[in-house]
Amino acid sequence: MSEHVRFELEAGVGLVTLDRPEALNALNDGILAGLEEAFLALGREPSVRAVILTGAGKAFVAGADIKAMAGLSPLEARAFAQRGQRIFNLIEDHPHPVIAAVNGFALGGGLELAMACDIRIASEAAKAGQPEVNLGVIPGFGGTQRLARIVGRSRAKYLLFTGEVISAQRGLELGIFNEVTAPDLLLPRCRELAALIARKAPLAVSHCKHAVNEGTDLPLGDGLSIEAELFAQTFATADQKEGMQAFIEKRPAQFIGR
Ligand code: CO8
Repeated sequence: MSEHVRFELEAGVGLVTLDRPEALNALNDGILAGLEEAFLALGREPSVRAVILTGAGKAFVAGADIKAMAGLSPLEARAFAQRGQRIFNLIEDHPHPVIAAVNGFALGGGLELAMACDIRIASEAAKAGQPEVNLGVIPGFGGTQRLARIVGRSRAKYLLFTGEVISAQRGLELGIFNEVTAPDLLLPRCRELAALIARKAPLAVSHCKHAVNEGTDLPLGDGLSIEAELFAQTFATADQKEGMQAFIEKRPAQFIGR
């Protein structure tokens, strides 16, 4: 595990903390490797129901490491972008919901990382943006694609062309953030949300994620086919029987994840 990424697992909720505060958690090789390792490990752990990703110190992530990127050749830059994209895809495709607890700066690769998560809760102290044009480059870890899918093409182009750094409140208005909390309530709120999701039928939650991720980039008919298939699969689970029986018996359901 990278010295700059910590992770813990408690009551089915994984907490991954990027811990390179002296460089505002800028993404270098070590952090990327640690992120990959943490999410692979959590993906193998059967008790996981949800994951929270956050940053130590005053930043979530202030971007890819500019000092490490400065001397890259075009070939090396492509490889770096592809590596980051592969790791962010792993987070997006993680079987369980991933909540970004955006505690501070989420700039460049930092916003791209948050956008690879399923839900983004921001502290009032958070600032977000894609400032790559100030550096003579463009986003390389999915920013042009995921931002446009989240806020729409026109708003995404505005943020990409200007490099504007926006407040948490503006991010909420644009739909980048699901909620904004007081800084000291950020982790408690994310834990509360993760615990709420953890009480639901795990396979159903996973299938919802899968259906949205796979289906929304396809024509509606293809997305609906994916939904019908996953819906059918839930009827082969013990949790479907338990969930519906519990409703009929007017008692809380006890889900087992099968
Ligand atoms: N990379 C490397 N080091 C960084 C970064 C970064 N992205 N951000 C901050 N740091 C370092 C600073 O250099 C400084 O280190 P030192 O103390 O050694 O000088 C330390 O972190 C603290 O930062 P500041 O002193 O600047 O802190 P401030 O509070 O004054 O400012 C800011 C905070 C506004 C966030 C400022 O640090 C900043 O503007 N950072 C850069 C933000 C940025 O432009 N991010 C986008 C980077 S590009 C990118 O992410 C592209 C992703 C895809 C690339 C893939 C293709 C190859």
